[in-house]
Amino acid sequence: MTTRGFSGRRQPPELADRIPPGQSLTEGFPVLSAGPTPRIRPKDWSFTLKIGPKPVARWSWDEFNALPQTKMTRDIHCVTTWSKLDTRWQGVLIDDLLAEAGVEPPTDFILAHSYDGYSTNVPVKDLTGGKAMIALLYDGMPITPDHGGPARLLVPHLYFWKSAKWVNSLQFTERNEPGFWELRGYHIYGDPWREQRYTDDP
Ligand SMILES: Nc1nc2c(c(=O)[nH]1)N[C@H]1C(S)=C(S)[C@@H](COP(=O)(O)O)O[C@H]1N2
Ligand SMILES: [Mo]
Repeated sequence: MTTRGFSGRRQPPELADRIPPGQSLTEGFPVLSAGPTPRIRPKDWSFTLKIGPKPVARWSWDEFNALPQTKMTRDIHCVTTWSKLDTRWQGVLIDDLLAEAGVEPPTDFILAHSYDGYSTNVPVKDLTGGKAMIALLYDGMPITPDHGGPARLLVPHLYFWKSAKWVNSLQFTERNEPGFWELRGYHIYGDPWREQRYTDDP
């Protein structure tokens, strides 16, 4: 008899099914940032889509907010072991962003970049098909600066470090280039259901 999974069994079964191995529920919304929170005024904000080094589309804050927006309610899972259920977001699906830019994915990988110098890599197939968005609202309100406002990437089915806060660019890359945490010992893909926390996890 081991105690592993014990806290999971204290949850009602229908909730336990939604909590990946090694995770526990939180009711709060912890803030996890590698550095200080950047403050970006709407007039200074822009978002760029790049293919390698080449910018192929750019939106100002007003232009970006005029793009079609979608609502998403999803469970999120941080590698520091908290999970939060039914978080509510609204923003621009990556599908809609690519369609607006008239871009067919030219490579299989994307590196997301942020105003704080952060980056994280995600396969294109994990961003398209309604799976991910550039979120502008959390719980019906503008995302607070600590949680990544004005805009953050949301890739809820991967560990939450993939959801880059203060995002300002998506860059198609030829190879699956590791980002900030992926270069510092975290898993290249980060599936919470396979517990892909660290580089050497299968
Ligand atoms: N730009 C940027 N995005 C980031 C981070 C960061 O330090 N900088 N931290 C990541 C990590 S490790 C996690 S768990 C989540 C935390 O998001 P939250 O602070 O909204 O909970 O943001 C991710 N996105
Ligand atoms: Mo994290």
